[in-house]
Amino acid sequence: MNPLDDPMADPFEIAKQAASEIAERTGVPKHDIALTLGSGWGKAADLIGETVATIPAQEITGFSKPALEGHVGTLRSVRLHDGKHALVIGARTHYYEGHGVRRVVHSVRTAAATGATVMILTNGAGGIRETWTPGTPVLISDHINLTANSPLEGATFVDLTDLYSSRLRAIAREADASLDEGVYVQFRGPNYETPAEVQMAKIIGGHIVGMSTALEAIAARQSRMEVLGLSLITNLAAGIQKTPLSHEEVLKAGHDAEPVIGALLANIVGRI
Ligand code: 8IG
Repeated sequence: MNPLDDPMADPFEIAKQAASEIAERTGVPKHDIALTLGSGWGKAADLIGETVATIPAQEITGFSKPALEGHVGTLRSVRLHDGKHALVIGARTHYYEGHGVRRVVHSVRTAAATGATVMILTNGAGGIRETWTPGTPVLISDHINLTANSPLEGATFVDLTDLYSSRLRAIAREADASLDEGVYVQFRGPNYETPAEVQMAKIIGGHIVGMSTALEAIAARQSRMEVLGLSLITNLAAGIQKTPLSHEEVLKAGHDAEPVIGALLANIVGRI
């Protein structure tokens, strides 16, 4: 049983426990920055620095086995070129897996407990703007959370103004001035949206549709981390793209874009 599933347990204590296991297993007492690598972003881990240790995530308290093919279930400690340490999270638990929000944000809380003050959240997502062809990276400027859930428990009021740090977005644009930005709309999934739902997302101010990042960003802010969000557009959202969406196509677009966006992310990390 996962200790996070005990409603009486304190998720922050479990994250602390996970962080101390990571410190022990990697020999790195403190990490400075953390990255969650979504579909298409995996290559970045090799480009940002030297991997010091790789741990199968399920061996760390609170983490579960990856649910999906194409998702890598590892935690890596990487020494950056400037001597700082990054925790690279290749093991994401999605809300649609149905294990509850605590498990979804455990990696983020663990990252904070390892000492990280910057959280870079990346994902593969659908694009609403027709100019975003598959393979286009987009900065997340804000989000709309349509999961009807939150990782915060009880009367915990957290300010989300500037959730996606304008300082970090400016740094990302120094790395690539052509980066567009947009509002990320998180749906529950795992089904892709109907065309009508995509139109709704557009009308309410969204530009990107996905299934992961908003809940994680909220938890990161609760833990006082600075958040940078990046989406790789792997497909145009349903109805914007005229042909049906296929998971294989989405994985292929991610795979094809990997070298370019990996280099971009490494460039951004080098400037933080
Ligand atoms: I990759 O079109 C990817 N993830 N909700 N919609 C949603 N999530 C996605 C999509 C998409 N593409």
